[in-house]
Amino acid sequence: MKVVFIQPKSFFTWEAINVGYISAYLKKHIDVEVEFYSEFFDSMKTIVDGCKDADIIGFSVTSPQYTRALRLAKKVKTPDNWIVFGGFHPTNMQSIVESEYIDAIVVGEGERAMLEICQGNRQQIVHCDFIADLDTIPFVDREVIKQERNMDKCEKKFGNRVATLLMGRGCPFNCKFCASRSVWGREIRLRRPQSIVTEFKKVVRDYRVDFMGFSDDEIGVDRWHLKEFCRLMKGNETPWGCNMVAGYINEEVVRNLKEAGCTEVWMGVESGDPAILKDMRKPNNIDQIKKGFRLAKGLKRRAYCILGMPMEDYDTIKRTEVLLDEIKPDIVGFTIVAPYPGSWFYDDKYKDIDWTNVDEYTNDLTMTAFLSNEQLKAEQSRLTDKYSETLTFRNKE
Ligand code: B12
Ligand code: SF4
Repeated sequence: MKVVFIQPKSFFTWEAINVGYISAYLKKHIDVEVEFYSEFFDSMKTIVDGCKDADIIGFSVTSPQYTRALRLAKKVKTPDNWIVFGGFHPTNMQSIVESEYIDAIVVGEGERAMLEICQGNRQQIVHCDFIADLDTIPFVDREVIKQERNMDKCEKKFGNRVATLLMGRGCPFNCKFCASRSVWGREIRLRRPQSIVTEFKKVVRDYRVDFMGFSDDEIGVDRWHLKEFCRLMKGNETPWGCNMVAGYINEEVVRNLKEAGCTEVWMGVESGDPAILKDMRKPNNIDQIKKGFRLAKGLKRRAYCILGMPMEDYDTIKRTEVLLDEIKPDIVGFTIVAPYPGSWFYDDKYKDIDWTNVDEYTNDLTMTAFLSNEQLKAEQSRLTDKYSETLTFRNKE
């Protein structure tokens, strides 16, 4: 049996670890040939040719990738193959399965569901229980996803070789703008620390990595797990970074991170306005953010900020600036809330829109009770000018 996975293009690329996980899981359980194409690298002709003898074609789809995914599906659909859409968009917009070019969608975690499909499940909507023990999933199949291409591109563009890794899946929090829970639920499942360390070292060796970014939503929620991981990583010389909730940072955590080779922590500051933080259900208050940034000094501290919550006005944005001027992040990014399917801001009025250009950084949809979409964009632009020295690369584009 031949399975082809496709990564449709969106704003910028990253290695498709989702496909790498599913591929590794399939190969562990069945005899299967797996191929992968990415619209970031492969031409339409290469993709269409590569799909010709495929039995199953799986598309990995976030909302901004959906229109292109459908366009590709139209090109490769035949009566003999089975087209499967998986990822955040199909999970949250299940009605897409009615399209004549989509045979089935996978809701939520993909490994078990894709295995069932390869074993003959022909339901239109496939949804399996979570895999309780993540260590039963082999390491990401980086050969199939042609990781080397991503590394080369990154090296050419930024001068360093960055790869990503996952410690676990799921986040216990419930921030309104975030869609994570729709696929992963709110219970955290974590891999064994030793297994993460082994994969870390293997990826560094295989791909000459000089920075590892953890894609986990938030690490450090389970204190024991992070402590044990850091203990096993002591003496590691490859720098790495991860998302952390500011309120979970204390002196001991920072010491452990530094000893384990961590050089960056990325924290969701979001807003300097206490009422907005509360409204977005952020698991931090202003004091915790200030303390987290103060304690994490010596690590590169990135602050994610979000503009455009419903009660945002010029004063609340001013408060965000005041906070930033006090905590002095080393890197800062300003996104505008995007009403992605799976987040609290999604509304049925967006049912038929084209998500192609709905970027986390900017979109034409969001406005607040006091600020129009144009005013929000103007504020974003003012802030990116003001903090131009420390901006994330996406804000610079
Ligand atoms: C790290 C991250 C990034 C990284 C790297 C992403 C990557 N590895 O591809 C970067 C910074 C590059 C990024 C970019 C973007 N991201 Co992002 N990202 C994340 C984050 C935090 C983790 C993603 C991850 O690696 N998860 C681990 C892998 C294993 O999970 P997965 O991709 O979801 O795959 C599983 C299932 O979804 C499913 N599945 C996925 N594909 C397929 C395909 C088939 C055939 C099947 C059967 C199943 C299946 O099975 C997989 C394994 O179980 C998530 C939030 C989250 N907690 O998931 C947001 C998230 C996925 N991102 C999001 C978005 C919107 C984007 C961008 C479009 C943002 C932008 N405007 O640029 C881009 C586009 C990404 C792209 N690939 O084109 C949204 C998606 C919302 C939505 N409704 O679509 C999320 C949920 C964040 C949010 N705003 O809530 N992202
Ligand atoms: S934004 Fe971060 S803390 Fe909030 S729910 Fe999403 S992943 Fe969890």
